[in-house]
Amino acid sequence: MDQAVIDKTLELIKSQEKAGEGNERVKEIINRLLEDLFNAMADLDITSEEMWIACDWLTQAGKNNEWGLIFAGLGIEKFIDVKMDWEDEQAGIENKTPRTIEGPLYVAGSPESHGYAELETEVEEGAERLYMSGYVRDEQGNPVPGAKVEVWHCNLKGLYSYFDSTQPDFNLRRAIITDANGKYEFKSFLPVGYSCPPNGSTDTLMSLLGRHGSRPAHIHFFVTAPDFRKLTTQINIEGDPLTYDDFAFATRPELVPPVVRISAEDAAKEGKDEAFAK
Ligand code: MBD
Ligand code: FE
Repeated sequence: MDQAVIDKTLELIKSQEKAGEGNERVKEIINRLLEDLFNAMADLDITSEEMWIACDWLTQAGKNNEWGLIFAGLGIEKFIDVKMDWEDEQAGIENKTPRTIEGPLYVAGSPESHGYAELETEVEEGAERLYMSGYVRDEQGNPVPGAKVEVWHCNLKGLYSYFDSTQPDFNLRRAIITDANGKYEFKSFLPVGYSCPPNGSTDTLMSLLGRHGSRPAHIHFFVTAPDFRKLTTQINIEGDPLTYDDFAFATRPELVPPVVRISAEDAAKEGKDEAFAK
């Protein structure tokens, strides 16, 4: 198709923009996205019918509050991560714990505690108890005391508090401040994987792409400390069949730590609960 068609349309749109009014960054982004979109519409001969199907799907996705899921599923969030990794590589920055996506289900303001937290506000029946501990360290391997480790994960139904109104506020969401050795510890349970709402906008799109809309079991982390940049990451629960088939592309081999299973009797004998619940 003739480039003139695209140019003419873009020119019409820009002719209404008043210099010095509005927001320059928004103008730059929207005009560029429109140019790319018109090129795609031209190359792919997108019809009026297809355009209205898209409009209806976009409307429904918003009504369903699924845009965060769609950004994850289309790799839009992943793109930012890949780009940041590349920028770090260029700058010679070596990340000991790799970053991965935040996802759309974070909530700010989790209850804060020092050194140790229990993530369950409401006890999850039939869950496999999980104890996790770790250290926040700087580039030289020195401990970072006073770092804030925010942790969040879903319940055994694959649902996150706040987004699931049946759970208490901040259930499975905590902020732990590292101790003098840079250590944090928490007690929770092994979460399960997440699946997009069945027949929702994301699920429908994934099916049309010959894909699924599920994630392996995982736990999210933000690590922040004064004078350090923020780390956004996750761990995967080893052994989940979807570990390397995540619809949100978040899994990284370095983020699948070994899970050591011990019997309830041995845990009791070792005084796990007491050791953790300081
Ligand atoms: C999740 O739990 C999640 O972490 C992401 C990235 C997308 C959907 C659900
Ligand atoms: Fe998640």
